[in-house]
Amino acid sequence: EEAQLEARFEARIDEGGFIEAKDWMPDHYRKTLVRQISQHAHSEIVGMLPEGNWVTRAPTLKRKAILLAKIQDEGGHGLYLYAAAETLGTSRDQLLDALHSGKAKYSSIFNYPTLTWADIGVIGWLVDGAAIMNQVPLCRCSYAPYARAMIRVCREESFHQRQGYDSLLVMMQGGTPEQKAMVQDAVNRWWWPCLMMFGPPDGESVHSAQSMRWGIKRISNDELRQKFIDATVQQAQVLGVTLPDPDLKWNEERGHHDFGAIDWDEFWRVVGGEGPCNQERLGMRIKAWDDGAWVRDAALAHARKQATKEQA
Ligand code: FAQ
Repeated sequence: EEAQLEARFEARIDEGGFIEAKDWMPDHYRKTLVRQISQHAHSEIVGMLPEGNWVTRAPTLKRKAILLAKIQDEGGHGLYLYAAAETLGTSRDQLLDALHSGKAKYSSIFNYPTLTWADIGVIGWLVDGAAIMNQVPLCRCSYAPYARAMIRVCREESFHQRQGYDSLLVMMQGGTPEQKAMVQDAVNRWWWPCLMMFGPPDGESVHSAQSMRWGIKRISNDELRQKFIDATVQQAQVLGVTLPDPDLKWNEERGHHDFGAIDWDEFWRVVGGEGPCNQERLGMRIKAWDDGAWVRDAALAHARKQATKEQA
């Protein structure tokens, strides 16, 4: 019986089909998806924090409204993704518990500080740019509830990326020398951490082979990183900033840009909890959760009262 179900699952995967929440699936497939989708959800809600620091300091009303909308979108992405993870049988409380206790991961990128207003533009341009590169192939993920969530998320991320690039363009084209220097400084600090967002090199990526086999991941970590670099070089030229890598140059033979060595020791330190802002980010998440306890309690009490009334 089990072998038959597994054969049907494998056949569906092989023909590029989709798996729905109620379909039979191997335990390891389910676990892999809960891990990836919940890490993704955690990244969205932790990613709200570095930007939140700038809501009260945005330079104009227009920029403030845009930033607020972007941060709200990210909260929404977190919700779609938690809902997608819940279809696999793990409750939201369990998922959040894993985040708050430090068991679950979230993207390394959100453990870096946002020091100036230019950082907000660079997060839109480079961090959202990297996120889109990684997430567009996830719209074809074999697990359908995740794939469907990713379609909407990607549309909103495109808007986020454009707004970031636009705000940098304003500073680079009409700004003072100080503003231009501020943009270049932000690019210098964010470039390498953005390249790390795609995960370890393929040779060290423990989950890649199985996830590719199952159609969860469609394109490898290294291939996505290369596509991101190739796409970004031209955008940097138009903007008028230099990407901080002396080894970055077009390789005619490969048809791609060569680039310098990534500091993987730094990556693993940040993933392991020792980045510049890991403690601050997790601390803020736990505080927000604790501060919201009265809202959850009140909503629950209200729901119980309504249910009792209906019975009476
Ligand atoms: N940070 O074997 P692999 C956003 C971990 S975009 C931290 O290659 P996998 C939007 C990995 O979990 C950012 N940990 O793993 C936004 C594993 O550890 P584990 C979120 C990382 O899963 C923009 C170990 O290393 N996007 O939030 C990282 O096959 C602006 C071995 O790695 C997603 O999550 C990292 N960078 O591939 C919001 C996309 N990389 O789990 C606000 C969905 C790897 O065994 C503002 N996720 N690790 O303990 C994915 O596509 C994949 O999970 C990868 C990693 C590609 C991230």
